[in-house]
Amino acid sequence: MISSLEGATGTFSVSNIDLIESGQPSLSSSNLTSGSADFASSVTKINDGLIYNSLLVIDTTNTFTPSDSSIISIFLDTSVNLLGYDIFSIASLTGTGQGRAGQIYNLELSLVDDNSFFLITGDTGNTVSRLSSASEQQVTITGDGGGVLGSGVDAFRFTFFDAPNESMFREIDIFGVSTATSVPEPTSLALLGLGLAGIGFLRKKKAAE
Ligand SMILES: [Ca+2]
Ligand SMILES: [Ca+2]
Repeated sequence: MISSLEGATGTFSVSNIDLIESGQPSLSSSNLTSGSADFASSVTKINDGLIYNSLLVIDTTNTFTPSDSSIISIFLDTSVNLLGYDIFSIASLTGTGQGRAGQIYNLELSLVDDNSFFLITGDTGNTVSRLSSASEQQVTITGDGGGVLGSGVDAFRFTFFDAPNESMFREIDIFGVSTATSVPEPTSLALLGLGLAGIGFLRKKKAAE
């Protein structure tokens, strides 16, 4: 499910503890793997936890402006979390002033032990496509029906498109937790308990003989 909010500069906040935040143990690497960034902007600005805020003037250069069809690949660390991550939501914040309009990109996920990527289901044919006339726009992608976007995820790929106008990203936050190792179901535990009780009964019976 994709939701979009628009507002004036400074309306939105971003996370500095999400899965792909620079310095978090869950992040392995993030790179511009195809294309380029316009205006000498940097891909590192999408996961530094900082945004331009006209009131606070945190960092006026905190932008990533991808050229058309540019690709960012982000890999999560699976050296400790061997099973990857359950992904709950992905939020991207753009600045849409100065003739820019919204954000259009394809989002793909990859699972542990599989190098291929698959498109996340969106409501516009798998492409996040939102135009904005406000100064900032935050698009949030969540799993359908309250479920996860993916389980056992270890990588993301964003392909950005600048038509009809270029986009300028301030931050991309990805939220989730490490995928849990499987635990015995309550029913199988109960059956195991019944089995042990049965063995105890047989032992008592044998002792009584
Ligand atoms: Ca962040
Ligand atoms: Ca940023």
